Amino acid sequence: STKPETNYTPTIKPVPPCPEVPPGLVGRLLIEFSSAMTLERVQKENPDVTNGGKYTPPDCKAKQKVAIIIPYRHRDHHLKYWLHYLHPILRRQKIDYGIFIINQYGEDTFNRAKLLNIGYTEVLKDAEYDCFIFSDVDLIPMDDRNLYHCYDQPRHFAIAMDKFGFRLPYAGYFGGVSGLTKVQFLKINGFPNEYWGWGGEDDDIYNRITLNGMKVSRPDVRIGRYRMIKHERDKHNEPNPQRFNKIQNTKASMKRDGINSLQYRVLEVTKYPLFTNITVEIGKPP
Ligand code: BGN
Repeated sequence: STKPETNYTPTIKPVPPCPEVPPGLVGRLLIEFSSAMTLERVQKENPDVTNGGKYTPPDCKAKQKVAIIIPYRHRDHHLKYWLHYLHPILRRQKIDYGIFIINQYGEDTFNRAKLLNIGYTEVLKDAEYDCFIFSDVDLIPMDDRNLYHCYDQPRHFAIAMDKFGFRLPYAGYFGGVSGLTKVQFLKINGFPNEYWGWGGEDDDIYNRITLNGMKVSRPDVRIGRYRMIKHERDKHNEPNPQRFNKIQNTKASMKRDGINSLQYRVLEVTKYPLFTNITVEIGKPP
């Protein structure tokens, strides 16, 4: 029969859960940093990203709400490429996400892990995030099958970086890009606040994870590939000479130094079209 369908009551389509394996992934990606990049271009290419750098898949309900937290100072060149590559990848991955730049104010010594703790605390004032992905601004995944959500165990994403010959530099490496759920993050008292300058804070986080009976989860080495945007060593982020000692003492220090001892001041929160910028004052080494 060809009875015409007439339905005058508006229907609300139920949104199905997002599939475990998103159907629109493309796999290996070509990543390069030679073409010019502007925020205007990235904005045009990503019209569905809403103010502050938020995105929710329109056609399915994601299991987790993911906050992507980027420790930052003076790297706008890198940020443009990061946004250019990551927004489309995250969209194909059907991630419900927000992008948060945690910008260290002033020129005192950089403190990556403290900025990450601040990111965790601040994004929870914005919305009920379930999963926190901590990413350096110069690391771009080369394969969109490396899914940016959280796992049963703390996740290490950046396992095969170009600068390390696409392998782990050592078995306990946890640097670059990592992700923890709220429960996993609180179990280790967050990250250390006392690593000023370059190095060791990621090893301390790795120690916290294993000392608390968890195991690091990783993607396949063919999928967890990354390109790092080449750069000179940053000013005011010299290698920390105390790092060798400090990573020997995680077991004792993690109880007092972490999310339970975090102190900082927020100076400014600005929502840009492609990300939220949070500028913070974090103090300086004692
Ligand atoms: C390690 C650093 C890490 C860094 C990796 C890769 C230290 C602690 C003393 C051994 N750890 O050696 O922080 O992510 O290299 O560059 O320096």
